[in-house]
Amino acid sequence: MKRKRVLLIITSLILTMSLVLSGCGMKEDGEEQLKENSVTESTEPTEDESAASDNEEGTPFNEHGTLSVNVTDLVDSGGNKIQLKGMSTHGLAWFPEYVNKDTFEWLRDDWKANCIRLAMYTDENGGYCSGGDQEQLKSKVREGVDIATGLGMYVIIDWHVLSDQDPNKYKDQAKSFFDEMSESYGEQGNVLYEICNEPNGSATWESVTAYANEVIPVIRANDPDSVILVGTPTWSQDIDKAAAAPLPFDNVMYTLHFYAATHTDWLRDRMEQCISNGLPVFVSEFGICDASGNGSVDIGQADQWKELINKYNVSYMCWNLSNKDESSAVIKAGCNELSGWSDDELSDEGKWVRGWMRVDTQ
Ligand code: DCB
Repeated sequence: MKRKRVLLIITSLILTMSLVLSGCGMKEDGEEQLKENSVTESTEPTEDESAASDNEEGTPFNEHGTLSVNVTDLVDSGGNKIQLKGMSTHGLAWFPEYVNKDTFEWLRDDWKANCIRLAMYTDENGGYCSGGDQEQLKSKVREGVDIATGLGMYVIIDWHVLSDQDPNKYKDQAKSFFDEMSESYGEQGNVLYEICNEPNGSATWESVTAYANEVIPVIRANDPDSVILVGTPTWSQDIDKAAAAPLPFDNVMYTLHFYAATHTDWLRDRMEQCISNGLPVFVSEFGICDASGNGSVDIGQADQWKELINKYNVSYMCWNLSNKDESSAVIKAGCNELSGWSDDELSDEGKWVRGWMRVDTQ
């Protein structure tokens, strides 16, 4: 961890000196770089460039630095508890337009989000392992990481297992994907890896463990200390199974997903019990409608989730950043704006979650 900060400082100093010599302002250069990245999509910034933009003053990453897991808490580089909060994209193949600087910046500044989750489906139509254009999908992920990095936000790379059910189905592809990603971002402290969104159906905690025991070492070889999120069976509801047999790695958190109109007291009780028993839990996806991602929202249940999540300082990422005609989309169908949304342009879930993030700012 220390090495990363020293590296950041040295690279920033070198960059500042060369910019001063060339008579150019650092911020302008950073912005220019970002514009270039979003146009060319697949351009990967060099370490110097990403390090320089990481350090932009006052941003979440600048304030908190590299994260780690301390028993049940996510903590920042100073050892203080931190709650990541923000939006998950919808499938990157289907709603790529929301991966852009204006959107992330608006979420950071207006919604007070400090994190973005990049959801890349693996087995649905256009998924990474089911006919999607892998190079294009990877460059979308890289674009998202680079934009978040430029804005000093944390970013989660999500291998969005869903209809594949058991993550072992595409284990080899997951290993090479995470090898590539962690090789690129191993030196950056703002990147988290989510190795399987929601195991379900035939997947058991034993099969997820077998998968994690192969994928995590691949990431660790490139990135020894990043935070890694691991999904649990039954669409990331069975955290109790993980609590009974946690993985043998540091800086791992187990994901709990909820949809407030479907998952109520029993899942909250489970979360509270697992945390009390020492399990680090991360809510990497939730909605306040039903488990289909649609149907009516349940504000009463959502408020109870919010209270519990804040009580334990659990990180939370809301599903989903799109204008799809469904109640989990935070932007209303028909609104094509990519930032600057007014209340009228947000769905009920959008208004509610923005309110949550803004009130509990850190
Ligand atoms: C999860 C998935 C996520 C899914 C949402 C809402 O699935 F991680 O991918 O998102 O929760 O169901 C939905 C989108 C739709 C899209 C559909 C298929 O909102 O626009 O068409 O994915 O790609 C869950 C979560 C919980 C449960 C079931 C599912 N559950 N599920 O508790 O039964 O079957 O998708």
